[in-house]
Amino acid sequence: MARPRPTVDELEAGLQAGDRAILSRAITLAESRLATDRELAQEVMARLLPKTGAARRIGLTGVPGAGKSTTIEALGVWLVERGHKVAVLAIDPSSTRQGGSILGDKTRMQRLSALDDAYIRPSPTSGVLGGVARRTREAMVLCEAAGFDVIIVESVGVGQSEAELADLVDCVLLLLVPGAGDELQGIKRGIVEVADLIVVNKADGDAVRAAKRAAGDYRHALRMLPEATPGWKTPVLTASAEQGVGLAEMWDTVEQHRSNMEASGQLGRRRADQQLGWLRQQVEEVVLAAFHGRPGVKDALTEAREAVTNATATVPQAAAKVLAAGFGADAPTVE
Ligand SMILES: Nc1nc2c(ncn2[C@@H]2O[C@H](COP(=O)(O)OP(=O)(O)OP(=O)(O)O)[C@@H](O)[C@H]2O)c(=O)[nH]1
Ligand SMILES: [Mg+2]
Repeated sequence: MARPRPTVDELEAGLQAGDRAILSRAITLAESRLATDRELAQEVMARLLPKTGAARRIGLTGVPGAGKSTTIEALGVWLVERGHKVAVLAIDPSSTRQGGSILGDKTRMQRLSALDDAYIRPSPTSGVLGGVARRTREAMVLCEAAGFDVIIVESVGVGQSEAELADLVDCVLLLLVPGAGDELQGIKRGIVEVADLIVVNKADGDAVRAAKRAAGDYRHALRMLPEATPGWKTPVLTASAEQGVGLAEMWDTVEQHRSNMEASGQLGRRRADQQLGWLRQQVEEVVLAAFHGRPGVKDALTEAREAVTNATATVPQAAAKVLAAGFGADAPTVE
C-alpha cells in the first residue's frame, strides 16, 4: 500500500535531524520511477546541497571473499566508537550476485547495523530508475545531508565497476588477500590503477608472513604504474579485518590521502570533474533517448543497418539518413 508522500519540508527537517527512516524514504524517492517522486527528492537535495560535500567518500573494492563486508563492519564500528557517523552504500546490482548482497550482508554487519550512528543501505532491487552510479551519487548526497560524515561505497572488484567507483568517491581502497605468489595476477590491472590505498587483508594466523610478502610484491609492482592520485604514492598495508588489526593505520592513511589531496587541490578538481562528468552524461543520455524516441528513427535505423550490412550504402550515407529521419530539415551534416 502506498504511504502518503512526505512534503519537502518534512523531508528536509527529517534529514537535518538525522532520521534514518526519512533518509531511507528520501533515497527511495530519488530512485523512484515516478517523476513526481524524483522531483521531490531533487527539491530536497537542492535545499540541502550547501550542507553536503564535507564527508569522507571512500570506495571499497576487492574480489569476492576478500573481506569487504568484514572490513566495513570492523572499520565502521571502529569509526562510530570514535564519534563518526558511518553510511554504507553498495554499487553492485546485488540481485545478480551470489551471497554477496549487502542486504544479506546486514547479517554479516550485525554489530554495525545495530548502531544508531550507522546506516546501511541495501542495494536497490532491479527495476529502479537510473544507472547504479547515479543512484549511488544521490544516496551519498542524502546521507551527507543526514549528517553522515563517512560514506563507504562497496563495490565488488570484478567488472567495469572500478572506474565507476573512482568516479564516485575521493579515495579508493582496494582490498587484496595473500595468494600463492599472485602479485598482480587475477586482479584486473584497472582496479590497481585507481587504488589510492591497498590493504592486504587476512594477515592473521599462518598468513601473516604471506601477507607481508604480498604487500612487498604489490609495492614493487605499483612502481610501474601511474599514480591514481597525482602526487600520492599508493601505500600498501596489511590488516586483519576479522581480528580488528590494522584499522587505525588504515584510517590514518585515508586521512593522509585526504590532507594530501586538499593541499594539492586534487580534491576540488576530482569532485568538480565528477560533477561535470555527471552533468555531461545526464544531458547526453536524455538527448540520445529523445532522438531514438522520434517517429521514424527506429525504422530508419533498421534500414541503415541493412544498407551497411549489404554494402548498398556507405556508413556516412546511412548515418545521414538516420539523422534526416529524426531531425528532418534540421539534420546536422555527417562529418
Ligand atoms: N582469516 C581471516 N578471514 C577473514 C578476514 N576478513 C574476512 N575473512 C573471512 O573471509 C570470508 C569472506 O569475507 P567477506 O567479508 O564476506 O568478504 P567480501 O569481500 O565481502 O565478499 P563478497 O561480498 O562475497 O564479495 C568470510 O568467511 C570471512 O570470515 C580476515 O581478516 N582474516
Ligand atoms: Mg561482501
